[in-house]
Amino acid sequence: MDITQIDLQRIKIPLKSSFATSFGKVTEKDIIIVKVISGDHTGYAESVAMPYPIYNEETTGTVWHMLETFLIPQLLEKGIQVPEDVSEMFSYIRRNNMAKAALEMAVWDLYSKKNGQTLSAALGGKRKEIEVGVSIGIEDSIETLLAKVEGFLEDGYRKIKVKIKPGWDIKPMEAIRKRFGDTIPLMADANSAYTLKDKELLKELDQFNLIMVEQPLAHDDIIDHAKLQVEMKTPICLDESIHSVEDARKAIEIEACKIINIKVGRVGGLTEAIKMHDLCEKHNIPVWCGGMLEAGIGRAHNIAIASLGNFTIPGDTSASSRYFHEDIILPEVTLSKPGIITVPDTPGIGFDINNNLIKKLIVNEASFKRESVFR
Ligand code: OSB
Ligand code: MG
Repeated sequence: MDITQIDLQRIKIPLKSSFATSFGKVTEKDIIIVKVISGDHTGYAESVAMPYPIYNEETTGTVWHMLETFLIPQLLEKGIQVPEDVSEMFSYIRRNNMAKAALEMAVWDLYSKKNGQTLSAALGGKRKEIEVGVSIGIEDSIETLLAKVEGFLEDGYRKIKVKIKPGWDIKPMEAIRKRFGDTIPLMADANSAYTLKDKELLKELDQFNLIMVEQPLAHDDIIDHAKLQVEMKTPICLDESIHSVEDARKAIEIEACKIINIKVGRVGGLTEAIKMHDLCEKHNIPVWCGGMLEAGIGRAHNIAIASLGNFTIPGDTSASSRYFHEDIILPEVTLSKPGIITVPDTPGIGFDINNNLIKKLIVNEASFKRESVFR
């Protein structure tokens, strides 16, 4: 693909309001934008790691380190023919999936732009529109939570996901069902806040007719999830525990879940995400696209992967305005109809880059050229 230059821009972009989960709170997103350049074309991606190692072991800082020390020099030196070569090239490096994904996703954008096709089409996407939902953090009070749910239902979001943790689980679900009825599409995400000792409490969630409960148990577990699933009516969805298509195979084999959340960053890139999508489809496991509070470039990638056939459950990719006053892409991601995002029909990710905004947000940047590697 003749990649001659790769640039990194680290930006900090404030969130409209802080986002709290069972593992902590974030008030701004710390992002590395990766630009992969070949001839007249530039592919873009953004790193989805959190600023602290609280969701997984990676941070924005470790992603920067991996990119500049190992991933970028090797890619520039060895070169690649197709995007799939990137995940193959880095398969010997343990984990650091979000760092690998940031580079691989930029290569996919570049590849599809060079071929004049949309990223969605390059990935094998079929859908022209995707159904989307919204994720709501742990709020200060039930009233604040209900007000947020009401607003998002008015926007037409097709799935309302509410973060839970011990002491904030049954009450918020009860309050939402009481106010908005039994039919609104509702789910809970525990981000690993419980253990099997909480089994009786978790089984109480069954009364709320949830679409699923996401990652109730440890971030590195599938065994206990399988034990919990046989006792719970509510489908379990795994997020944190699944890093690869092999992890997904094992979880499906032991019936640790009935649904899988695919986050491209968590699984190391779009190539692995497609494999996981295909495996799940074969086993009748529906998937949906999770979110990591991405800015626009990450949102654009999520829209593309969510256009694949087995993404049958609305994902977490909300409009840019859900989190940001102004986004780093033009136009911003908006709902084209209530709860629907239209898949762009121009090459690559299908959005322009808002360089004026990025310039104001930059905290660090670096440029790597092929010549300097060979010299
Ligand atoms: O578990 O899905 C999660 C955000 C940060 C880390 C983990 C998670 C989340 C979200 C937000 O739920 C989803 C989004 O709106 O991007
Ligand atoms: Mg989750």
